[in-house]
Amino acid sequence: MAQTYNSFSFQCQAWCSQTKARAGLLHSPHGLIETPRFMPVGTLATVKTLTPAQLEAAQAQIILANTYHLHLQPGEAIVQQAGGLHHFMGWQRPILTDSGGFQVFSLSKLRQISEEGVVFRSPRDGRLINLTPERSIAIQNALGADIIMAFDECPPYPASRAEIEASLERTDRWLKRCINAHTRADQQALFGIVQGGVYLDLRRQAAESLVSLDLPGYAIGGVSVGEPVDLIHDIVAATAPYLPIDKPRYLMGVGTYREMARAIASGVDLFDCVIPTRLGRHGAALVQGERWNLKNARFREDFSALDSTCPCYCCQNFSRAYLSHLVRSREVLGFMLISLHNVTELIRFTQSIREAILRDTFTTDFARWLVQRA
Ligand code: PRF
Ligand code: ZN
Repeated sequence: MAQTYNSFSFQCQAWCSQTKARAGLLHSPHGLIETPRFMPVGTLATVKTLTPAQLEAAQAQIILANTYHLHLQPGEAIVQQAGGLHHFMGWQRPILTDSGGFQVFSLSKLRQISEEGVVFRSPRDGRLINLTPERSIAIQNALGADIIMAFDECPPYPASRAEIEASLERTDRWLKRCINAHTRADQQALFGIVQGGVYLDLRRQAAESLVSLDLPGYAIGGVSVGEPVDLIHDIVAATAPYLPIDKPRYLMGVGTYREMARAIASGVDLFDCVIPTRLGRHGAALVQGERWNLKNARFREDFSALDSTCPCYCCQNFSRAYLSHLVRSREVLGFMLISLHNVTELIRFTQSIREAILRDTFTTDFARWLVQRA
């Protein structure tokens, strides 16, 4: 049965008869999340260029924010004074914060990893910052998201088996420190993160060790870090079966059509990725499974909607020609409208997979996405 962490619970509603895909309901203190679902990324307490009202219209039910970035700017004390992240940013639906470990590893050059944690130089003002499992959880407790993430080490690709083994042991010790430091377990669900690089037996061991701690949810981390894309699916397929079926599963940093569809077939429920907003800020749109650069000459005199099947404000009101003009003129509105469309598109993609799972037509409706790239 679904386990409740006060206002946090997860129920599976339907199972695909041909794959491990499931449709679920995740209840959190700030509301319901229907899964499978794409989560837009709002690193600095803003999904770049989009207002909370636009995110609601895009059917976003949960967004991400980042411990690393918010600690550097404006600092968790200010967010706490505002009454927490939801009040600070004017978004009253669920929020998930990432722990900061991954961002330190990928974004800051001068960093030193030890058993204690990570020391790095602030890219803003050069001061030394010490991020430990305890500090990450204290910051996340102060920010007040509905779901918070364990402070983990995400090793680079490639890494040797010995390196991954040592890193996994440290991540496991860090997780226990996270659990001990977490003071708001009644209001914030702490998810563990499965690491293990490309070593499938280590992935299994890591998953089993996490599961023994009976956490409210589990993430698969350390993928989409430069490995060949098919390895993502081998890793997900080898990890998900060792995670409990009655807890939500989150594949971190993955948000392309095919990778989401295939991970859903392995039993993943949640995704996040900067792709839709990053592409939007470069004038590139996600349209029915393709990426279109609106600067392309073919759009200059194309007066049709970006995607005539899309309910978003961009597609309902503007033409490809107008978007092309805005992007060529570097007008902010163009980047905003395309970001809005892209976020709507990926949420709609996962929502339509969800509906197909509920009807049990997932493998036929999404057959195109369930095979390897040609
Ligand atoms: N760990 C954390 N955040 C992440 C990742 C991870 O491994 C990834 C991996 N793609 C994205 N975001 N904490
Ligand atoms: Zn649209």
